[in-house]
Amino acid sequence: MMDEKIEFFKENGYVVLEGVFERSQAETWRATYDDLVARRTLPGQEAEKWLIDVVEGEPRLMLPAVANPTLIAFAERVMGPFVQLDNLTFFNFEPVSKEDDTGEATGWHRDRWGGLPAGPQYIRPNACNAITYLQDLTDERGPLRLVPGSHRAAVTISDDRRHEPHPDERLVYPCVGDVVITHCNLLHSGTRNLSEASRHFISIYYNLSWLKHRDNHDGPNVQRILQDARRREDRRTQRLFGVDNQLFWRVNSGHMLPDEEMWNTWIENDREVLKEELNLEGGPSCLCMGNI
Ligand SMILES: O=C(O)CCC(=O)C(=O)O
Repeated sequence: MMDEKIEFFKENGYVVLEGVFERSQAETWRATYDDLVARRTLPGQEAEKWLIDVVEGEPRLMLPAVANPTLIAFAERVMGPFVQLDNLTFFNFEPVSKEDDTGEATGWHRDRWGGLPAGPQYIRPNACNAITYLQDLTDERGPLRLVPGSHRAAVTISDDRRHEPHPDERLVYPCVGDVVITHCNLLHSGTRNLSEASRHFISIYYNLSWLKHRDNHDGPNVQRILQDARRREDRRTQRLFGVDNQLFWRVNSGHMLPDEEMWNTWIENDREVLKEELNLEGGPSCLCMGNI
């Protein structure tokens, strides 16, 4: 099953993983959003609605999102065991009215660390976006728009058309708990929210562990997570927060075997040295190190 998902991702540049998170978990996240915004806004200042550094600010709440074993196992299959948290973004796309001249698409783009593809060959992503919506997406609430295959094709859109539907687009309607994983070179856009309700989304953005990361992993909470991961010899969690003690020999391994073959061996090595699983108390799938 997961092999099919990987093949679909390589071919199309995205995949939907169904039911990764419990609905109750998504509801807990949704219910805390306004409070998180309020707590980060100083008196007299405009509310900061794009929440970043949320794992540091709310480790119990957000560690189950970024360290979800299914997501990391998937990311390792397509990026190799080099998966780091670039950042987690939490945002609510407020409803707009049809009369607003904003255009149907919220803005076509490729993601951070991506680039315009040079040719049709699939290449390993520098980063993957794992997006989960905290309400089921509908036409009213605004589906995710994607141009399948645009991670392998130099499809471009001029600035004046970035808010228009694209002739080759596919609309995706994930349910609460589903996660859409996109290749950083995939062209995609949100859709304006014409419903009367909110459209919360969480983007868990993973990049290669030799790149810089946008979230700050130096704060006391993430450092505590790292300390615990070191004690348990949990390389995967250490890597997630910027510490990859296997990096230099793995990226200089001689490259005599197909990448994925090497990656599988290293993933297995990481599993062998692990002394104790990461405890994501209260989170989904928390008691096992996912493997797909
Ligand atoms: O609003 C959406 O559905 C898309 C979000 C998006 O484009 C992104 O996370 O890069």
